Amino acid sequence: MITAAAIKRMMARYIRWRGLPKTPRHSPLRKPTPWPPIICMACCTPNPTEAPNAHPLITLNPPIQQADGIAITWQYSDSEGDASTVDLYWTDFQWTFLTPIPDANDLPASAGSFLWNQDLPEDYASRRIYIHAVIRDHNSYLVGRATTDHPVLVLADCSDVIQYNLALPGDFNQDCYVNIDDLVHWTEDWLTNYDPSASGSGITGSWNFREDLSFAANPNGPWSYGASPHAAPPAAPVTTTFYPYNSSFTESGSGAPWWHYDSSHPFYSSAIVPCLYYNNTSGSVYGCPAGMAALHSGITSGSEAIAVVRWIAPASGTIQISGTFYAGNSGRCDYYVIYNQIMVLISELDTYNQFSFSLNINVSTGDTLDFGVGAGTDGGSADTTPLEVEIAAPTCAGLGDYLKTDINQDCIINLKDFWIFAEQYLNYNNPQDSDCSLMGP
Ligand SMILES: [Ca+2]
Ligand SMILES: [Ca+2]
Ligand SMILES: [Ca+2]
Ligand SMILES: [Ca+2]
Repeated sequence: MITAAAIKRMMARYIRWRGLPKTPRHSPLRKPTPWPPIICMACCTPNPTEAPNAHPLITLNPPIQQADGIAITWQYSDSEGDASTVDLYWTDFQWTFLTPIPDANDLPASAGSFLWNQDLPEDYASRRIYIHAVIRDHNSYLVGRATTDHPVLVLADCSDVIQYNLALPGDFNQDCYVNIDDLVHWTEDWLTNYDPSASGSGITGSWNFREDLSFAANPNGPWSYGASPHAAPPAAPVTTTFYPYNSSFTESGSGAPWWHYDSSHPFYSSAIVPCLYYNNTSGSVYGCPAGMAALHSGITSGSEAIAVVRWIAPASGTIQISGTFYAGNSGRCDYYVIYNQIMVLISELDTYNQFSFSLNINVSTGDTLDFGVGAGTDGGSADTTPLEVEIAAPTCAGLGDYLKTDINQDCIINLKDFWIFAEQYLNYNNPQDSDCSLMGP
C-alpha cells in the first residue's frame, strides 16, 4: 500500500531531480507554485519556417491478367519529388483482406508496374480480386493509398481491350495492332489544326465576374447586375424581365459595397434584397467570406425575385463557362445558368450545397448568359450565395475531346505525334494473339 509518507518522499525526489524549489508554503499572500506541467520539448514544437512534407499520391490502373501473371500498373506523384516506394496487396473484400503480394514491397514507385506471377490464388481468374497499393516517401509521416476500381480483368479479345480503354496510343482504328492501317489513318489527319485559337473565333480574352465587379456602373462592360421576377415553376425560370439595380451604396452594418434598388423601384425592399455585394472586409458578411462577391435572392410584393448577374456576348464564337455557386448562408436556394433568358443550361434547385459547373457553348454577339440565385422552398431569408464565374474562349486543354491521331493532345496533328506513333509501330495488345503481351511490345 502506498502511504502518504511514501508519496511525500517521491515528490521530494522529483523536485530534487527537476532542480525546482521545494514545495512553497501556501498563504493568502503567496500564490502557490503549481506543479510543473509535463512539457513535451523539442519533439512537439513546430518549426513555422519548415513546410510539412506531403505524402505521395498513387492511382492504380485496372490489373490485367496475362499469360505469365497479373500486370499491375500505376501513376504517382509527390509534391516534393521525393523518391517513393510502393507496397502491393490483394483483397477480395470477402475472405481475404490486404494480403501482401509476394516480392511486391518497397518497389520503386518510378517503375510504374509490377508483374505478379508468384503464389497467385488458385481461382484468381474467376475470383474478383482487387489490388491495393500503399506508397510512402520516407519523409512524410503519412502514406498514400489506392485500391483498383476494377477486379483483375480477364481480357478475352480485342473488344475487351477497347471496352476498358486499353487501346495502344497509335492504334487509331482500334484493332489492337499498330500497323500500316493506322499510319494511313494518321496521314489523313496530317496537319489538322483544331486548336480554338486557330479557328478565327471572334471571342478573345476572358471575363471574371468577381474581378470585373464594379459598383460605379451598371451595366459594367459586358456585365450587368439586377433581378428578375421568378416564373413558376422554379424548374423553368425565365429572365426576359430583368431589372438592373439602380442604387449602389455602402451597407451601414458591414461597410461592404452593395447593389440594390432605390426606394422608387417596384423591387425596392427595406431588407435590401434581392442584391449583389462584395465582401471587402476581413470577416464574413451574412455568410459571404472575405474577398468574395455574393448574390441574394429576394421576395418582393409577395413573389420571389431571382438575383441575376448577366453577361452579354461582345462577339460571336465558342466560349467556355465555369464557376461555382457556394453554400454561403443557411437558406435553401435555386441556382441557374440561363442562355438567352429562356434556355436553362444548368439548374440546381432547392439546395444549400456548393455547386460547380463547366460547359462550352457557341454564342452570337448580343446573346445573354444569366447566372441566377432563386429563393428555394424556404423563402428569401439567409440566401447569400457567393458566386465565381469565369468566361473565356476555350483552350485546347479546355476542350477535353481530342482526335485519336493527336497523340500528344496539343490540338494539331504533326511530327510530334508521328514520333510517338513510330515508337508504337508494330506493337499490339490483342489478347487472342499468342505472342501478345499487354504490358508492351
Ligand atoms: Ca513528399
Ligand atoms: Ca490498329
Ligand atoms: Ca431560401
Ligand atoms: Ca498533336
